[in-house]
Amino acid sequence: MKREDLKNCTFLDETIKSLIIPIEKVAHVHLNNSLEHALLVLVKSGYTAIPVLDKDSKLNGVISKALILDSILGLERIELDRLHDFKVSDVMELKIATMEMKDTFAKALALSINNPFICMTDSNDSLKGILTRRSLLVYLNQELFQRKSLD
Ligand code: 4BW
Repeated sequence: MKREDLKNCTFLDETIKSLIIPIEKVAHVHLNNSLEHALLVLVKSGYTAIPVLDKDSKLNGVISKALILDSILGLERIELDRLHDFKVSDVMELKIATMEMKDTFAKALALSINNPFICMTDSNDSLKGILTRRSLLVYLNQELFQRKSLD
């Protein structure tokens, strides 16, 4: 694609509101949940990593199967008993990719290079939903396909 073609990609400047999976459909856990509970939610939902919220629905981190397994890894075996010893807040990842509803598709695309999902928050840090790499790619594919068929 040439540089002048990129200028015509107006969708890059559009907001990403319509692509968001709303909070009601996002699997998540709370800060004080045990690691056992978090592992159950992760396994049952089938996701690798999910957001962590506090009691006011504010985004605090992300918990993953890998982080949980790492935290219960002993020298020679996986120590399952330790699932009760830790809370989600003890092992969650604090570095999270976040955006607000008003942000553009171009920003989301750039963030999705290193993040399978982006957390959509409001000005109070409350989680409103997530934007997945899949939904961005589906949208990008549609836009590019439409452009090609119009040429
Ligand atoms: O249960 C699933 N249903 C469907 N339709 N697809 C799934 C499912 N589980 C995984 N997938 C597919 C998706 O294409 O595998 C990709 C990687 O999943 P992940 O990361 O490693 O669990 C999925 O890609 P994606 O839709 O772009 O999602 C990227 C990441 O966003 C997921 C997961 O960490 C998170 N995620 C997606 N939907 C979520 C969610 N977290 C909580 N709740 C949701 N509803």
